[in-house]
Amino acid sequence: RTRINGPALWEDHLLPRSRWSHKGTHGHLLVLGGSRGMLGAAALSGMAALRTGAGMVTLGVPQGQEIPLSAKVTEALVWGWPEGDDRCFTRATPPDWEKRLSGFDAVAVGPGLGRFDGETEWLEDLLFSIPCPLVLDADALNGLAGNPSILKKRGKPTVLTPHPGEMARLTGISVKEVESSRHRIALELAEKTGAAVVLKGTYTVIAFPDGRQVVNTTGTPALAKAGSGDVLTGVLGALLARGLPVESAIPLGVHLHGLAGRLAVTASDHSVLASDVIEKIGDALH
Ligand code: NPW
Ligand code: AMP
Ligand code: MG
Repeated sequence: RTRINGPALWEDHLLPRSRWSHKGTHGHLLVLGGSRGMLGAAALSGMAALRTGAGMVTLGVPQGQEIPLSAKVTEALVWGWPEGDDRCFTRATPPDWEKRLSGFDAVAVGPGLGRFDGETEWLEDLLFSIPCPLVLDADALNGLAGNPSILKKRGKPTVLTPHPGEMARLTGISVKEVESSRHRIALELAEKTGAAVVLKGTYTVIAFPDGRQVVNTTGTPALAKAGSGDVLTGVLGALLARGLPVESAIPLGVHLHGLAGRLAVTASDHSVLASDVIEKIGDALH
């Protein structure tokens, strides 16, 4: 087990933007989520990704959510997905989805995705249609809880970002058991799925399928608030879209997220919002 060496990762990967670059150079992230009542989760992920340097972000939300989302997040593109129950996802996919998916450099699925009939089959279709690195968070993890080992067949970089409650659902054990053996549980899931596993918490544990583990120490209890995990998903998705390898992107992203959380504590750690953390990503990258 090692601790994240943030500054070393920085030097290797966070190079200044080239004078000759354009938005297409810096990666295009797709975030799928933002169902009724949880549109904010998709917005937070998208804004965090743009602050982390992604050149473009598209937010894929149920059709009924397109207009309120566009009003809220000016800088992101919005892609309406078939709507089931009022402003929620359904088993269906858009007619041109497989072709459009090939245009993204990374995809994140889950923030505010919600649960719906046929969700597991919908997710399984996506897993094998997405040709680039994929982050699975929140409800996407819940949708895979019955059969996480299917991920092993994906053959492309995959990242899972469970909090202890989601890890308990994924593995079929209690939150107490997860918390008492965090390193072992994270590593077992990484080996079982072939994915990088980010078990979130005060000291987030990152486990890779080859057995390596990294522990993050930059967090703060200011992050113990709704929306923090959605921000992390955007940060990780952006670094992957920018082309960083998973082994670097994930420790660096977790480190930056914790640092941005700390920098957001200007007065009381009680009062920090997830959007304040997004505002500090630039300072964390500096
Ligand atoms: P408890 O409460 O401690 O007994 P869920 P969620 C347990 C979206 N969001 N950290 C906990 O047990 C997300 O993206 C939208 C956290 C409880 O039983 C998802 O799509 C927002 N939980 C969706 O909401 C902002 C822990 O896990 C359960 C834990 C649901 O996500 C908020 C909670 O997990 C949110 O991000 C720990 N250390 N230990 C928006 N603004 O749109 C135990 N638990 O049920 O998956 O709920 O994380 O809120
Ligand atoms: P989520 O539960 O999905 O919103 O994710 C919460 C995020 O905030 C994760 O990145 C956690 O590691 C982080 N977090 C929550 N509470 C703490 C804490 N007490 N100390 C450090 N990080 C925290
Ligand atoms: Mg979450």
